Amino acid sequence: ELRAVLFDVDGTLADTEQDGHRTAFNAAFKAFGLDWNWNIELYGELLLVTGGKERIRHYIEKYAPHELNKDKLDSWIADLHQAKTKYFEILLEQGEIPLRHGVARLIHELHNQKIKLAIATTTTSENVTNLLKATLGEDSIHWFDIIGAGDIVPKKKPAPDIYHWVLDHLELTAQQCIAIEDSENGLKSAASAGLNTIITVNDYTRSQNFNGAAVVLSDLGSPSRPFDVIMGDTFG
Ligand code: XBP
Ligand code: MG
Repeated sequence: ELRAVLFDVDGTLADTEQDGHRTAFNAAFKAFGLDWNWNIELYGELLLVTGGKERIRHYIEKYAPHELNKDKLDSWIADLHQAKTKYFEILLEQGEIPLRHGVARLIHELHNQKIKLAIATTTTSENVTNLLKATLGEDSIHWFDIIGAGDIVPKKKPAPDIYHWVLDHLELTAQQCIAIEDSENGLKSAASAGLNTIITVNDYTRSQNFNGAAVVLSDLGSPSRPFDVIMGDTFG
């Protein structure tokens, strides 16, 4: 019997990347006097590295290696990333980042059916609470039993660690849960933790490899109603 649905955040709940995280990274770079600009194409490549701090480090290694000599590089990256989180929060508060089609309805349906909700994401925890607050309202944070985010586990997706962490804290087995993801890295993470996974694709992930997914949907709205998929034969 299905007990919980574990949601990814970026790309799944909302299209946060292109006009959200990317914009916030660029604003932080400017504030730090850097001439870096992550355009849409470059960002698509950088997205393969999950985690904002990890992404910045990867960019430095590949495109700005002279910065590697910087004193206290780790804490400089952490500060730069914290500035980015602030800019991302402003974008959310301005209502710039809506939930994807079908997401609000699905969350309400699951909540009404007393199916537990949880989050398993690579993004920073503040981003999750700020997104939920800005889109579903202050109370919605409490609809989620467990929010697993960011640096809570040392190895980010595609490692299964975040899903193991969430399952442990839910005190449920993978067989009692379903994951919803948008990316190949996300699918790898969820599947390695033994979870059946629904994929909802977006522009950045459409052409990725989703072998092993339970189903691949264009979004979580009609006509493919994920709630029916979740409650139906596949998982019933
Ligand atoms: C999301 C990420 C995150 C976001 C940015 O991946 O990789 O790094 O791009 O968030 P997933 P932070 O959807 O697979 O969890 O800057 O807060 O890391
Ligand atoms: Mg994602």
